[in-house]
Amino acid sequence: MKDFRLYAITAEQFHPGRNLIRVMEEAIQGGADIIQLRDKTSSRAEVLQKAIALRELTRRYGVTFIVNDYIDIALEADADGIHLGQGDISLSEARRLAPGKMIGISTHAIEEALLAEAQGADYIGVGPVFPTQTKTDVVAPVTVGYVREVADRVRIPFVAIGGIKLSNVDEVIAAGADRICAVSEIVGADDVAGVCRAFLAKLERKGQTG
Ligand code: 3NM
Repeated sequence: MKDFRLYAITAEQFHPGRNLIRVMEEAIQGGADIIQLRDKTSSRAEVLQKAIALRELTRRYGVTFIVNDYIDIALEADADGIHLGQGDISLSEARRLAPGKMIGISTHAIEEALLAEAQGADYIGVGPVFPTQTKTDVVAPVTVGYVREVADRVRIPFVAIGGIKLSNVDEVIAAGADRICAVSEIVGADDVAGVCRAFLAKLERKGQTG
C-alpha cells in the first residue's frame, strides 16, 4: 500500500456550484495524497462516471484513489482500493471480490479496530473524533481518547476522521494520529489547496518534533 497523510473525501453538498473534479484537483494540488469518492445519493451510473473522472485525475497526479461502498465501480474504474463501513460486506469477501485492491474500513471502537487489523485491512478509519454533520448514521463521537488507544494498540495505518478542522487537529495529532481526514473543512473551503497545505504543515511539524 502506498502510504498517505492527508485523506480527502468527496462531499458535493459543501461546494454547491463548484465542479467536483476541480475541487478535488485543488485538494491534490494542496497536498492531499489519497482521494475517496463517497456518494450515497447519486445513481449508480452517475457514481461510475465520477469514479472514471476521478481515476483519470488521480492517475495524472500519482495520487491514490479509493471508492466507498461500490466494489463493482472500484473495479470498473480501476480504483486503487475500496472503503467499507461496519455494515458492509466482510473484509474477506471484499478481498475475494477485489484481489489486489487496498481495503480500508471505518471503525468506531477498539474491538472493531483490532478485528479489522486481524482480518487484514490495509488501513482503518478512526472516528468520528468530534461531532460531524457530514455522516448522519454515525455513532456518538469517539473522542481523541480512542485515537490514542488505537495509536497505542494497532499497528496498521489508521486515519483519524470526523469533525476535524484546522482549529482542532492539533489535539488529534498530539493523540498519535499521523494521518488525517477532513471532509467539510477541505471541500467546503474557499481556498481548498490552502487548507490542505495548512493541515500538512501541522502534520509535518509533529514529524520534526518527534
Ligand atoms: N466517516 P467531516 S466521520 C465519512 O467516523 C465519515 O467513520 C466517519 O466529515 C467515521 O470532516 C465522516 O466533514 C464524515 O466531519 C467526516
